[in-house]
Amino acid sequence: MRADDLFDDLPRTTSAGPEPAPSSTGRARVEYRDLESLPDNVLCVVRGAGRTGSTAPLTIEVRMQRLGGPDAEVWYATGPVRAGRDGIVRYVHDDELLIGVVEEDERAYGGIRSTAETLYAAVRKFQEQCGFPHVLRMWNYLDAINEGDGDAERYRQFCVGRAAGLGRPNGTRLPAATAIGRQQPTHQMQIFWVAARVGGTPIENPRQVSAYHYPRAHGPASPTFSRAMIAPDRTVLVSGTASIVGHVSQHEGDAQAQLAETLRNLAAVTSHAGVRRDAARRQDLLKVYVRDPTLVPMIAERLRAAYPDAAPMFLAGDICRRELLLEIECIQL
Ligand code: 3EB
Repeated sequence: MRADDLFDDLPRTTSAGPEPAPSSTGRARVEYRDLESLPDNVLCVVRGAGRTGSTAPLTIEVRMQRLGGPDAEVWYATGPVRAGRDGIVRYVHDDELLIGVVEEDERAYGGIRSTAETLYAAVRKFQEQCGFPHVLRMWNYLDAINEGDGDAERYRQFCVGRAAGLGRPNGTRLPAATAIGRQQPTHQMQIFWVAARVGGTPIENPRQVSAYHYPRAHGPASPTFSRAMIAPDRTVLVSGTASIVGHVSQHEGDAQAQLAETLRNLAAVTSHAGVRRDAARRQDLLKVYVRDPTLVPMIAERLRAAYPDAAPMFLAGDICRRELLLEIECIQL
């Protein structure tokens, strides 16, 4: 079945619901920061290539080159932490959030499609019994994302396997997500996610066709993610966002115009989320994936103007459509 049919019941657009109770601690659960002198309430560290030594209960090595900005994404615990392993899933949790990761060698699972299917089935099975049933946000990192032509392209085959492994019990909300290609071979498919005891609110982008409704031209199975997720504590977790309007890539070959379009998309999805913030407290965490490292200075300069208080993190990575030169994910605190 086409993913279009499978997701027919999902709304085209959604917006923020009523204000929930303020977070228990009143502090941000996540920061992009350097790894020196971390406090002792760290839940999980997600870091780029080349950093070693970590005392976090869970450390996720993303194996993409860092091109500037803070070293790592650091999630903090709000109470006692437990870490464990269940089959191929490593995880850590406190009372509110669970972060899980699977990272497996594709060669042991018979190729990209079946690796995605097996890993997603393992994630789903784990999620059904872990006590944190609501997946808010997922990251998918794989090698050579644009290799292969047409429907054989590895990203499209990844989407086929992901859709098959994930299944979709009625009423499930799709998480926000990122899918990026590494530029050095590792043979590893790495999937990590943040899940909560309480569900969030998925948000779509009024400028874009929902990814789960993309037409057949983009592949045999639609990508299974929402454009953003409002977490229970009102943090807005924005998916990887690129220069796509409707379902069509814009400004092929023009990085500056792709950046401008991407910023319009980020503004559209965050304003559609409708989470009100005290202007003085508002903070955006930006993570930029770039195909070509020489683009970093141009992007950094433009982001300083658009987000004067942000310190963007830059990683070298390939975007899931070969004409796209950059992608930005965002967390609005
Ligand atoms: C897009 O908007 C760009 O397959 O999980 C962004 C975020 C993209 C997540 C995914 C893909 C994914 O279609 C690509």
